[in-house]
Amino acid sequence: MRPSRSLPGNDPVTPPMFGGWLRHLRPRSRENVLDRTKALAGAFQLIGWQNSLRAVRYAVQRTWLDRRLERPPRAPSRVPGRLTAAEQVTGGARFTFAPTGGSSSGDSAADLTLEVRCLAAGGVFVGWDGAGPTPSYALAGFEAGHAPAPAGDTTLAREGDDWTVGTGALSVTVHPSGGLTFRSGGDGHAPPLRHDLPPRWDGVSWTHRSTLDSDAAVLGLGGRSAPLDRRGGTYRLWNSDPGGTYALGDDPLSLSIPAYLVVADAGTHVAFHDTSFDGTVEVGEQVVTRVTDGPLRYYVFPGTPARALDAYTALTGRPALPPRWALGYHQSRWGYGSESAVRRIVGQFAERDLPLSVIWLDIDHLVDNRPFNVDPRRYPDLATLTSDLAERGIHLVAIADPGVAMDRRDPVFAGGLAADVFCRDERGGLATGVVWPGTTVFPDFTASRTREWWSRLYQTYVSAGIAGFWHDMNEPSSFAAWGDGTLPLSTRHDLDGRGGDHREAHNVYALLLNHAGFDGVRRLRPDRRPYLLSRSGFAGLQRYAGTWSGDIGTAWEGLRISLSFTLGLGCSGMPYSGPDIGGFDAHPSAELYVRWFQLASYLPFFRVHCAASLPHREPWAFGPEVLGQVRPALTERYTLLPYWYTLAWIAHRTGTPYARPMFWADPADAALRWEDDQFLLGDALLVAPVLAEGVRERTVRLPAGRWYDRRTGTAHDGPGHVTVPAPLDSTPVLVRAGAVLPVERAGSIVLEVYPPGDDEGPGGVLFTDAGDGFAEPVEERFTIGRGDDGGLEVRYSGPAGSLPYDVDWRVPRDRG
Ligand code: NBV
Repeated sequence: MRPSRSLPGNDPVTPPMFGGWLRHLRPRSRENVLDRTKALAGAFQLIGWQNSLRAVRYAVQRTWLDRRLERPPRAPSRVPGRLTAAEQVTGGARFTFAPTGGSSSGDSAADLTLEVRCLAAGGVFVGWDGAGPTPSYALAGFEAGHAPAPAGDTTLAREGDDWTVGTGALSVTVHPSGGLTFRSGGDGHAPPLRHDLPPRWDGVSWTHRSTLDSDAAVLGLGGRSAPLDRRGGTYRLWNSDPGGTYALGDDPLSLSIPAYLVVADAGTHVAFHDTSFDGTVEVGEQVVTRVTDGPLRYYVFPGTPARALDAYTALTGRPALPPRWALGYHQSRWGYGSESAVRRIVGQFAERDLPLSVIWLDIDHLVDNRPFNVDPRRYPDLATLTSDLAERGIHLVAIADPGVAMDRRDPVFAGGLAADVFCRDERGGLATGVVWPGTTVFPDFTASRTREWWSRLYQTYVSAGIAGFWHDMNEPSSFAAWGDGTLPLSTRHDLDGRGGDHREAHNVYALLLNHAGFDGVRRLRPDRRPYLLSRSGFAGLQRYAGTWSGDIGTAWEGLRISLSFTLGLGCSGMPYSGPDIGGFDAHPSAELYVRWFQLASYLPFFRVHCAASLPHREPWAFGPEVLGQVRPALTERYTLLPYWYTLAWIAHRTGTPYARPMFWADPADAALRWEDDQFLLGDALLVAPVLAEGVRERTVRLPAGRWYDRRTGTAHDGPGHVTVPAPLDSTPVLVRAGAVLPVERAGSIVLEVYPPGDDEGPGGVLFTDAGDGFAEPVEERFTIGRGDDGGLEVRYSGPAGSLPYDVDWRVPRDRG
């Protein structure tokens, strides 16, 4: 049964009291005038009085432009009427519906068409009213404009008034009303997986409804400040800058992805509405998707969660493989301020014998926050800095926002103007906004010439040894005192020659920025993998970049959100993400810091970051006791690095996230479906973080089978609950019986082995390579079996003739 929520859902979308970038003026208590005044003062202080005035002027201008926006004359509402024709096409079938209540004869303009196409890579495409799969920026290889390959063996059969299109693996029954039933299995008789109601066009928007069983959980939709199960909320599809902080229920945030995973007794599937236009997804008794101005086209991928995400990422692109160092610990803050400060921090890590892989440079490393303009006074010799850090195995990542200062003395602006790459308004002038550098212009990444121009800007950084790039404020964000903090809807975009406006381009703006960045860095450094982190994006962002929580609010609630945020992204095809440890906008208590640090050490992106002007929060900043509490998490992260890296390869090949919701262990076990405060890391580990203040032990729900406490070796048998200790210096982690866990100790790989219980367990797998570059990895697999003497032994399959690693039986073999 569906439990009562542990995190409340968000309200239906309502316009925020303070919109745009200044949303963060919203005080926590809306009644308190003092709070509001303080927040207002804080906002002015943060962006400066000049930018505050510009933000007011910009809001006036944008409101005026959006009001004048021309919309095509309101087309009449449409719903499918009687089904009048069905014909087979490659990979599927096309259906024609008469206008409602009428006949089709002589009235073809009002006919509604439906196309159903089964895909070779699995799943099915559904397009209404002439919508085909292309053009779409979400599709991998969109430049070539190819539609996804159709399945070869599709059939179309009629039974009564119903038509069924299918392959051996799945079928879609089209009912005479325009409703659709999806089934796994090709003959149209398997139990239904999903029912879609006839869609409706109201002249501006499509409304599409899909029924949900009462036992279904719905996950995904991108980066959301919402419970893991999205039921009970309405989520807007419009990338929006959170403006410095956000709390539970604030929606939308920077990264909307119109893809969701449904897990129900009837089976699981991923659904993906491929539209970049504004819309909402309301998840209640039904999933109601509304798309304004855009086409109605979507995909359904049935199968286990892993199989459905495999098919989804075959379509939208496999997640980029991060270099191995990117799975280590990252230290960041807005405002390290200078090369000497960075050196000092690095020295402090070394003095305390703390591992560190990456330091991040925020906008304070730039002249007046201007992208690609490194401040020579504070960073006089970036190349020497990066090479000194490289000797210690530390990498530098630099930020690049898309807002370019509108100033002819700025080389980026001058070059971009000459190459004609900036977005224009509806009259042909430059479209301007307000970001950190002041009045800014925005490259139009929907033009291939802009992407080409932008891709070359990374050159100076790459030659100075900068290892990765951080794309922020790319919703795109503009400071607006009220209303929508982005470009006016009438802003013109190239859309690769098709032409259009911001209504279509907004949600793919960041996706295409990252496309440019990825191609540029790849070309400039062909032997290494680009490492990009982007705040905003769209379906397909995983091809180029990872993401993070953005400005998550410092609170215990924020800690909980950061888990559902990361797991939800993994179910939307974005496996690499993590939170700002401690929250972005305020200084956490020592205990909150410790617990956040511990959680993030088990999430793919492991970084401490915070706003400028806040106190430092390096691992020692809270004193020796706290350092002693976070050190084990840091050590464990590096011990598990071979396992993490293997998970990265698996995500890259199949789209399966590193961190997985509990139902991954058994999607049919409804008891696991709503477990949102513990998760699985790969096949071997169950992580049960502490997410509340004062907690020193916690209960863990165990899926079926035996589980060992990783610290103590105590065996627990599931299914059921156990209570485990959770002192301040540790995170409860359980290991599945029968797991072979590759870890790193003193520079060597060792296999930790956990004897099997009643079933043989997952064994283990290890992918190794140089840690960067594009060579294929060495793949090694391990299973546990009984030797001739009846004792347990580890069996090996891989290129070495016999097991090349030391084995550490973590639990005495006789207890298996
Ligand atoms: O570049 C400054 C910050 C950055 O530190 C943060 O991580 C981003 O999410 N950035 C937002 C812009 C300012 C936010 C108030």
